[in-house]
Amino acid sequence: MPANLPPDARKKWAEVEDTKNPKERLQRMQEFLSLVPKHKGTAKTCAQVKKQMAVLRKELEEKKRKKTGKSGPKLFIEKEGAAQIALISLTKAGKSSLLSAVTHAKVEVSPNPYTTREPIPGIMDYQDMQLQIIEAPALIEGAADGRAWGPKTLGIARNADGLMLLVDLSKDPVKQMSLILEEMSKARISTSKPKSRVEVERRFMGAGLRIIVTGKLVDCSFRDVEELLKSYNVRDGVVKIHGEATLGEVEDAIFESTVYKAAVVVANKIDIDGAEGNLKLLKAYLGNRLPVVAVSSKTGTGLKNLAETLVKALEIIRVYTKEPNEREYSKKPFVLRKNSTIYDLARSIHSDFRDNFNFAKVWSNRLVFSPQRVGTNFTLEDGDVVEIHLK
Ligand SMILES: Nc1nc2c(ncn2[C@@H]2O[C@H](COP(=O)(O)OP(=O)(O)OP(=O)(O)O)[C@@H](O)[C@H]2O)c(=O)[nH]1
Ligand SMILES: [Mg+2]
Repeated sequence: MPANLPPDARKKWAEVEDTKNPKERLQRMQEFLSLVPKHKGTAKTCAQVKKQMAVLRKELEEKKRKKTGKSGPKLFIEKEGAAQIALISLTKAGKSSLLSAVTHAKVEVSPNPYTTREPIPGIMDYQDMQLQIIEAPALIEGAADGRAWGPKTLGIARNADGLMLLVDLSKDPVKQMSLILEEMSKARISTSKPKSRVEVERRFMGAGLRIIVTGKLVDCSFRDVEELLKSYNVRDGVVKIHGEATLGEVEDAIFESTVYKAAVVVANKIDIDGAEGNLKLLKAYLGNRLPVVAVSSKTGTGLKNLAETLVKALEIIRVYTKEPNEREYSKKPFVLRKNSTIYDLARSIHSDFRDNFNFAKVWSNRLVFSPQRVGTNFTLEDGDVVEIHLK
């Protein structure tokens, strides 16, 4: 067992899972921490739980503030389109300029620092998809330690599906880039692709537990995963394991630790003298860690490549649905993550679909014959056409 938690600590965590009430959760998490022996093996788990506690405290504070009538700022923006992308940079790098160049959003561009104080959404079209771009208030040093609106900006990044990390090529690009990556990493937002991805999605009581392994379990069996989840009282939900995962990584996912976000570095102001040199420095610093797109929000240079690079980094696929007995399939695709299954598709269409699912037919060039009749575990690919049949 990775964290080596004693049985009473596990039992306490099960009690945490048992309640949705933030006050009670907070109390039980505190008790949980007191039951966890402090050593290197448990440090990560403790840090993760403390982080969750901080979020709960903030939530409670916010509620209190609402009750007293003082309205707080909006923390998140409702997702729209195929993916939500957070636009992150230090101040004056050109977030608002980029947003207004690629979407219809109304923004204020200014040579003064910290002009944008609230998250601003816009929609960028790409082929038959729409990407929602959100300008976050400028990232500042110390954001992850709670400085000023730092937590808000990092919260937007954590909640998004992907990131555009914007760097101003008229200034030292490496300094900006390392500061951004440092704050991200402190906030447990990783931009380097992990070997595995474990998603734990909790559902209402009585829904049952479903474990889907599309990858490989490295040091444990399916049974072990099931036992682990049950020992933490995760009894209702869907747990998906992609790539090569260890039992420790599954455990981490229960504590909602580090999140991975696909990211693209946008090197802005390429029109300025000396920008090319800075671009080279930036690329040398990053190596092949992240894709870099050089643009000018002012002249429009490079903006065409942006959406394509983003979509590639996001690893999303488009699936087109068809009504039984109809010839034409939908013009508007469902956008899913790479390696999604028929089950995921059915779920994103409607919860009823999932419960009444009978079988599906799939049309695709990669199949030896189309349509092929498939079940819920069939893995979809970009461009697949699917017809779902209900019971
Ligand atoms: N030359 C050049 N100037 C740019 C470019 N993009 C933005 N700027 C200028 O950079 C300054 C800051 O731009 P904004 O878009 O307001 O920057 P921001 O990141 O939104 O800034 P805050 O919201 O205040 O943190 C403005 O004076 C813009 O005109 C670009 O591609 N080239
Ligand atoms: Mg701005």
